[in-house]
Amino acid sequence: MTRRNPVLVLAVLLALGVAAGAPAQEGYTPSPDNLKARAWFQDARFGLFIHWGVYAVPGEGEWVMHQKRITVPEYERDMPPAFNPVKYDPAAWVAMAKAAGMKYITITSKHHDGFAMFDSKVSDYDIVERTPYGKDVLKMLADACRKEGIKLFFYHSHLDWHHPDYFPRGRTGLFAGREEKGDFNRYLDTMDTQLKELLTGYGDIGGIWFDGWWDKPEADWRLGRTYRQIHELQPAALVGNNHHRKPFPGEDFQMFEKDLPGHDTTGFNDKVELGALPFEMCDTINNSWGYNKNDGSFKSTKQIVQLLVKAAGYDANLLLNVGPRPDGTIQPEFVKRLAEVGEWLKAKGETVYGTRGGPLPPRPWGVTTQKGDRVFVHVLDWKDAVLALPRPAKPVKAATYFGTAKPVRFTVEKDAVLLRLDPAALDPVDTIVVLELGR
Ligand code: FHN
Repeated sequence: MTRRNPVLVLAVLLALGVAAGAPAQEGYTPSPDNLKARAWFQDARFGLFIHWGVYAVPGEGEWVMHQKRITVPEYERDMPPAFNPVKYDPAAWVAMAKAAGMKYITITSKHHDGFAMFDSKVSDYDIVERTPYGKDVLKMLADACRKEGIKLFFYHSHLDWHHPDYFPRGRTGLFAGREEKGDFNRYLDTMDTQLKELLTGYGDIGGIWFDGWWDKPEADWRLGRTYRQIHELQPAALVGNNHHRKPFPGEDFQMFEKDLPGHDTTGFNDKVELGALPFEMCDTINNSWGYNKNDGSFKSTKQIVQLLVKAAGYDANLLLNVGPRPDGTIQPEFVKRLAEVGEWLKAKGETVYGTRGGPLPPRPWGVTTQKGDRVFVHVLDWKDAVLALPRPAKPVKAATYFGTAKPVRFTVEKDAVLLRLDPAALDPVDTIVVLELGR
């Protein structure tokens, strides 16, 4: 065995650690409840993302403070006092998510603007103290979710454009007019206390969805301490972090923003490496997260269904976003599409829920999902009569069109299975062929 220079080894390990974002919660062992929650999460496959904050008032997206160079005093003066969602009906939001076939909701407890959408005791910069509405919308949503068996996750921003102690500044929020000083550890204490409030005052929480780490990748975010607190307070709560890297120790799922796992069409995911945790991709229905009155670029229902199916084929959940309006309503374009996706899932959900990514690699024609020995071949874009698949490891015993007894003619070659698709049976959204595998 060759002897290694210990200094060199340490340097390499440290370099790897920095590249992986360590230190986080080193040595973390998920509890049995956490492992159970991870399996539930993977089975669930579809969730509703909600970006809602006082930034909904101007209706120009959640980055308006940064983009329009609004200072802290101006933002405080103009946004919270105008936020009065008198039409907010959490039961209706939950009913909408349920009818869409979604199993969980992830809502912003605090976005980058630093405004808490819950009754925080450690700060008065929150919905109860600063808005005419004066009610804890997250508490109301948590109650409605519990009644309907929908799990609730909180999106919480590490990054904060408002807090005076978020210092040194990162790459964004540089026009907020704050003094050039602050105690970052004090900021992190406040954030941890807010997280404690969320984990102790809102019942069982599905998990915490962090974002904004990327604002200062070089900073010591004390992630270990933060993650440990979450796992101690609620062992089943799943921790995820949208840092666009390989998961750090202490995380329970890996997320991908606006991209399927392993892809980078957005530039966010150029440093991502795939880990071994459950996957979730998030995306928008138009092109905005927070309410944007000028964004009419809505995806079609077909695009959304195909996105959900593709995500499942990549073994990932889809967390699909809406940005509610400042009066508490969700715009009809979103509501309509979600209802239509729900109709599709009612008929075909069996090929998505409770599945894992199938045995065949995703391809431009479509993807496969799998449940035991049943493989669902989702043909999303194929015009020809014959589709050649790589031959699965187990023999194919039968092939039928999903939901029917109608057989799909197929032949098995040495290295391929050829499906002969009936043009009359092709579905423009998703032609699903069920392969029964045997021994
Ligand atoms: O900056 C945020 C953005 O506002 C939004 O919350 C998305 C959701 O994935 N994440 C960030 C960008 O990475």
